[in-house]
Amino acid sequence: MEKLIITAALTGAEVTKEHQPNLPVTPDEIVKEAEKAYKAGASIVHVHARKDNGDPTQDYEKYKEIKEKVEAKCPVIFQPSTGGATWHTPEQRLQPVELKPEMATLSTGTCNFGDDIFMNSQEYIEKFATKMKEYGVKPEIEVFEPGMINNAKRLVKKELIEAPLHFDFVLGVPGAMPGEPRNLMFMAESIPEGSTWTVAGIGKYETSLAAIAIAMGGHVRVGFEDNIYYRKGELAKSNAQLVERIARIAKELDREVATSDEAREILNLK
Ligand code: KMH
Ligand code: ZN
Repeated sequence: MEKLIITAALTGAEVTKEHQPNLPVTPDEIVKEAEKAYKAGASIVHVHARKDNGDPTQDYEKYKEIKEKVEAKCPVIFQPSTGGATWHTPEQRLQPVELKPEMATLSTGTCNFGDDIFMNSQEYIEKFATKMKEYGVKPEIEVFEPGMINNAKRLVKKELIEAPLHFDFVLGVPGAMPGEPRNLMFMAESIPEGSTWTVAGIGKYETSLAAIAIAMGGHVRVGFEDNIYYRKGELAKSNAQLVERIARIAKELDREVATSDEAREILNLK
């Protein structure tokens, strides 16, 4: 099996310090958390920016500050969100792509997201993919439902994204596909041959789906965006603590953890 890519989803758009006191919110907190997660074995950091008051923002300048500071600290792959929060406009969401990061997320469909709707029309999916192609940004294709895989295939036909594709199966968002093992199997079987994939199990699904993915040859995303607990009723101390656990499970299952440069090779980053 190829080495394991661990992504740390550090902050997200939904969790607050009231939920998780250790949530990194300011650029300096995010950078510190990114470096710790990198040292624990993360080769990618998935980043959402926040305003000074903690509200999610897709502001170009905030992402620029975080990207530059992270890159000054460590060679981790910087992957900004283009999902933002459900209430951000598509134009707001696209701003971090202007920084020409190595990767960025690309959600390929609409779904319920808790009490909200995460809206991604075909028109905007294509706009996002076109911009990423123009700027040489590798999309991590975020799929919350099986139909989103078909939408990604549609983008390949339109030559807006190219193989080998890289997917993130986000399973367990309330209102979207639950994080049952059979759903992960189905998703992994449904993507084009030669694609790579990672899994982001939300909440209670995080660790069990990660262990299954490690055994299947997939990759893993953990972090406060997806899950704030170390175990039931016990908040995690840091994103790094969640990454460390994945690195330990991988070791037990004889799967080596990829460095950032190895992850770049696995993902065909230019
Ligand atoms: N916050 C969600 C509405 C992404 O980062 O690309 C969308 C999201 C996906 O988090
Ligand atoms: Zn995200």
